Amino acid sequence: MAYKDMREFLQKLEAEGELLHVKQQVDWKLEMGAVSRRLCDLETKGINSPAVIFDNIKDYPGGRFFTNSMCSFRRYALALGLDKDTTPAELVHVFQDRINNPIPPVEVSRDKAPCKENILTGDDIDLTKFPVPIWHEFDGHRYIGTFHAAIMRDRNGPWVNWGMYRACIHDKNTMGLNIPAAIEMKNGPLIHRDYVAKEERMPVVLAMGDCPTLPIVAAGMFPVGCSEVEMAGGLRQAPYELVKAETCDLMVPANAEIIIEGYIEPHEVKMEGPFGEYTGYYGGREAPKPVIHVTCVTHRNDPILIGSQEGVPFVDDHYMCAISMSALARNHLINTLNIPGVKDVYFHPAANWNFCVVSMTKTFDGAANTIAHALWSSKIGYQAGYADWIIVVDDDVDPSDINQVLWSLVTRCNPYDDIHMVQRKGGVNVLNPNIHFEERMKMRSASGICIDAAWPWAWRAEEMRTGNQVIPPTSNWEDWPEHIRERALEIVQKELGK
Ligand SMILES: Cc1cc2nc3c(=O)[nH]c(=O)nc-3n(C[C@H](O)[C@H](O)[C@H](O)COP(=O)(O)O)c2cc1C
Ligand SMILES: [Mn+2]
Repeated sequence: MAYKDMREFLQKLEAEGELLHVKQQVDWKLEMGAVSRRLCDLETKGINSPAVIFDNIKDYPGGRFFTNSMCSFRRYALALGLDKDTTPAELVHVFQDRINNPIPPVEVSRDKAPCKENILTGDDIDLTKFPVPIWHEFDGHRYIGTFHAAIMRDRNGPWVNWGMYRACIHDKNTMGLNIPAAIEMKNGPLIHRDYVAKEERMPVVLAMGDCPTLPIVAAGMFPVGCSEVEMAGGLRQAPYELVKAETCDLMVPANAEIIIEGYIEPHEVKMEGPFGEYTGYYGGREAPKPVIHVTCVTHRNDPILIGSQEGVPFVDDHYMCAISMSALARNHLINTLNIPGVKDVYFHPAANWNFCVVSMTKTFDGAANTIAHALWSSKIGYQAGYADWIIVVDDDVDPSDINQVLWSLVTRCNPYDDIHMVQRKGGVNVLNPNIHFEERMKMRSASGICIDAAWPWAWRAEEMRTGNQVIPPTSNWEDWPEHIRERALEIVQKELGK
């Protein structure tokens, strides 16, 4: 059953032992960030660690802040209403199936929308009344938007985009929105650009704290024209509830904790940044970014602000986007391009989604290169510059198991023959520090590598003829006769009890 809102999700986390309430007083300056980081690090070390809600924040009596909501595949699975032991490979399949069955949102009236419990306009607007953290020591600002949806409508039509673009507080009623011109092909900047060209104000809404599918779709690499709210409906298997905004004609999530409405003047910018990023490095210097003038804040009673740690893997973002990117890439290869033989796709979360493994039954020579170029020309590749590293493995290898991938790499890839590098393949990740900052901004292009870690296709054809070209893997469990395996199971069970 779908979570009606973030509070139902919190209840579920609590029931599953996945939520920590910190009752000690914690400072919004760096301390909340450090506690969140510590919990991320425990999880990274293999020690299950929970999401956290800060109940006692310095300077904010009654204020609450929720983070690390998706900082494990367990909680990601729970967010989709699945069992928390669901494997990453299964999560990818479920995600793909569900987004292929989108569900349009429904409109609810204002009196049925909890996000309207408090409506603040004019002088009553004060963003500093929320317990907004300073996450990292050298962050330029307090960031109020780190796990939200920035909602904008295409100037030329009905398409409404939900994208996650970090938002900082400049003062009580203005914010900075990081929709940099350099990433012109992400959907947010693409939409914004049209308003600037026509010298028009762009309405924008920030929505935070709702059913956990909201951040998942807002950060998802959905194509131009895609309605993220319909994807969220598909993912939660129930329509999303929307309500009219107060000061613009956008629709906003009715069950959100906090809604911030405003507009961006076409040419106004203010210095924004830096910010500690998911790459594990600061994302460049401060730079001029668009400014949001807040026209209205609506929020639930006792609102809970949600945010996410960014930094060296693993943080919320790595788990969350590994699944959506893998599913979108798999969809692209199988359902859009119909490349025969593709089985599974996995973006390893430890590699900032820049290391993508594809398993396939090779049906033609050059299949690995075809896969690489197909991904480089999908939105994930050309827009955001993810997937510089493509590794193709055979269908007996699980791409989400890095040990199997490494084994395949050293036994089936002959480096000189099977590694193909492409200069200036297009699609640069402006945050990837492996290219010098100036170069990244100037060239807007990165290089790519395709590693063919599957047996050459020709060997398979040959094997069919001669039966002896490819050495099958040995000492796989399945390689023993069944009666011997049964006996071995018995022996181990008796000795170890498992
Ligand atoms: C916590 C978080 C913060 C993000 N901040 C930004 C940002 O400031 N600027 C940006 O271009 N992308 C940012 N992203 C990535 C975008 O949300 C992502 O590329 C998304 O696909 C954009 O959607 P759109 O192209 O539909 O607008 C962020 C992602 C996460 C998870
Ligand atoms: Mn989009």
